[in-house]
Amino acid sequence: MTTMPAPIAARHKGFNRAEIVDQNFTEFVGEWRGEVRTAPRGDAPVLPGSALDAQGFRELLESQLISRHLDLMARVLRVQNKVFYTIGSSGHEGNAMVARLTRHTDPAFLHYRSGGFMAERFRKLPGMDPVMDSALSFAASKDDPASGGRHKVWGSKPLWVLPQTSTIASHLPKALGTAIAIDHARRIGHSLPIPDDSIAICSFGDASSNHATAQTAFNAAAWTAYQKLPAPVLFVCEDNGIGISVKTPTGWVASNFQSRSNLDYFYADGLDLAEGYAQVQRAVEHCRSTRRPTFLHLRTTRIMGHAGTDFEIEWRSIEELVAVEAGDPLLRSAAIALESGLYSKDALLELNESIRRRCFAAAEEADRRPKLERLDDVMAPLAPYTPAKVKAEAERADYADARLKAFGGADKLPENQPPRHLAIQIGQALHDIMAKYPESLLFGEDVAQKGGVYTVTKGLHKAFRNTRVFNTLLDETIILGLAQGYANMGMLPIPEIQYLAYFHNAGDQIRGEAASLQFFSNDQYRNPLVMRVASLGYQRGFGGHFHNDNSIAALRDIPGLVVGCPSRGDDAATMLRTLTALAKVDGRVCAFLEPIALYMTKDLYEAGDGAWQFAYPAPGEAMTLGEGRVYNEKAKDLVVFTFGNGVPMALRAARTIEAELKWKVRVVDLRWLAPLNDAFIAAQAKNAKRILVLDEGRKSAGVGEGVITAIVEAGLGATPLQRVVGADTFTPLAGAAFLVLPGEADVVAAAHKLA
Ligand SMILES: Cc1ncc(C[n+]2csc(CCOP(=O)(O)OP(=O)(O)O)c2C)c(N)n1
Ligand SMILES: [Mg+2]
Repeated sequence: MTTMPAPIAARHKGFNRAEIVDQNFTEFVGEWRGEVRTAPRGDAPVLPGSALDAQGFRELLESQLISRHLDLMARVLRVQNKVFYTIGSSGHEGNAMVARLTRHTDPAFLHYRSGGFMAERFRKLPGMDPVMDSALSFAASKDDPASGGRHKVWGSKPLWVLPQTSTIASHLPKALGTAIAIDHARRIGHSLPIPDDSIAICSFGDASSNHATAQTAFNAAAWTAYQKLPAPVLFVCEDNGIGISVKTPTGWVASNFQSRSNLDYFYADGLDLAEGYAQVQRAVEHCRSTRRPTFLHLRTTRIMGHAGTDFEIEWRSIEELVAVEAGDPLLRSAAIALESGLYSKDALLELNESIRRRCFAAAEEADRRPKLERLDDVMAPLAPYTPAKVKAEAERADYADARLKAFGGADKLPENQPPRHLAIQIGQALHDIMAKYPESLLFGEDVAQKGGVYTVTKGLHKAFRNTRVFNTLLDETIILGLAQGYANMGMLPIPEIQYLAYFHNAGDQIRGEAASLQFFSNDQYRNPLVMRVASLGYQRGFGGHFHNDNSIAALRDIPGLVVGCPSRGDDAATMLRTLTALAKVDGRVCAFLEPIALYMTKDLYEAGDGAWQFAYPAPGEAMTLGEGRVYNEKAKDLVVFTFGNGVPMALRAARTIEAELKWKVRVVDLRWLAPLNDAFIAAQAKNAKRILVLDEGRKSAGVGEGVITAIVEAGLGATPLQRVVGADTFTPLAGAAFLVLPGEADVVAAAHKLA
């Protein structure tokens, strides 16, 4: 490792470390005193014994310099408000080697210090310009090809770089999911959008490697490999020894990962191209040929602080800073360039200056390009919806043979059976969907042979085999990471979360990741999925908060997420068709909340009346997004807005209210909880004499608040209104649960208050 000669470093004690780092390079080159050699041929080793050839070195050096000058440019232009992001890649430029040694069709989920990687990957397709593309992203211009100005992010559709959020480690589960999906595709006869022997690349920092979300991905990767199942993911830990200001204990990354079974460890020196290239190559080749999860520990350093706002000089000693800067990998690259004879001092300095000019020119040009200036433009990619196409897809019924096979004959088709309850009809609807979409996969905890805790998925494993219906390991984060991975590879994932309370365990995989992909990629990437969640309260005999969680607030405020909640089996079937169509047509991320307490409900008014069982809707029928179901549509004396368990409860209460108050009662099942259909709510509220909002969720942040807001905003706030809602508490065990959840008697009492 070449370090700066002390006299030069000692001269640099100023405040602006970016300027000093820049100057270090020119001075290092200018003061180079090594012997001048004859340059090696393009295909000869750049230095004796190196696996990197001279031409490869030239290109990598240029990628490194592009990355560095983008950083330097950002620091200068940030203060002029021409650039809006200064987290840089300086010290990490060696990650360009990973890009060089992989293909542009290997999906990449990148750390924010991936400037070198990106510049190098841009070489893989003709006619692309990493400098201009990056400048547009730095400038938050609408023309930014990665995110359309929504985030400074490494991303590219043609280069298979899926844009990442700023949440560290959150991309590891979906990178693993993508890797697993690559090899899984073959087993279900699905053709991939990339070559069959692709690998998924996933980079992150040393501090991030400790994160729970990272650890669960390593664990799940090893769990997969342990069973001899392929998981060709290349985890690249870019170890710069620090996370913002917290040092990683020396040797920790190696100690933590060197000897994990089924996570194959490789080390590479990312500070030295001549040395590191063969090491990176070994890791990449291992991953591709063995299809095993591979951990590449890439040595890097962090130059110029965490971000432009991190004035390291305020919290680190100058001696330490100077020492870090002396280990700048660009100084090592300069030494290789000069030592090998590939560049003269002047030629290297001119290369450096020409790339500097290119970066500034691109940034000035990017500053003149349009910004996002209208809310509509900002939100356009968030939640696309093409109603006619979705309807056509949801109603498409051209899979008669496949469904005959799935159900086991014409006499077994569910529409030819007597009316059934929710659990059965969800199962039937899932058979239909899996028959309709050969690329669909259903997975989660216990969903396969057992058919889930409530046997809702019973029979699917037998009908569609282990390749399409399978148990995962017990980890919601991985379940949702797998879903995103399968979606990235063009499959239709239907993950199950066993209980709503456990969604919160992994909520960021939907909130921060899946639901944000269309937004941050300007709708270039989509990860359509339909997440089923056993939900809500009122279970008798199996209780406690965690199996009766009644709060869906955390789902409702996820931008772009569609949330549907049926109260009866036929609605479940038509809703599932629409959700899968929304996923297929518009790439939407969907949540399907299954009210557990209604799974087995067969009766409505009296035991044995069978009135909560319905005929199965044959394929061809679907439900429109946002459309509710209205019972007793003409009634005006009282209109009850509700959903889920509230629907049969309101229908029962309505009988009592009609008897006691002589009112005609209308019950409105919202069915769609996000987005709430404000226009539909207003239309139903319009001619109501009185309104009752029955929300089994909690008082604060529940659906009821949204319903009432829609009513008030429609100018109908003068209508007498009562809300019956759950208490702001966790749900207790046994009978006490019914104290906190709204009940039939509460609905009747609220009606009396309105009288
Ligand atoms: C989940 C999460 N927690 C905290 C942060 C804030 N944060 C951003 S970067 C960072 C340090 C990351 O260090 P490391 O993984 O070593 O990457 P490096 O920046 O050193 O390359 C932290 C704490 C975040 N982005 N995400
Ligand atoms: Mg770090």
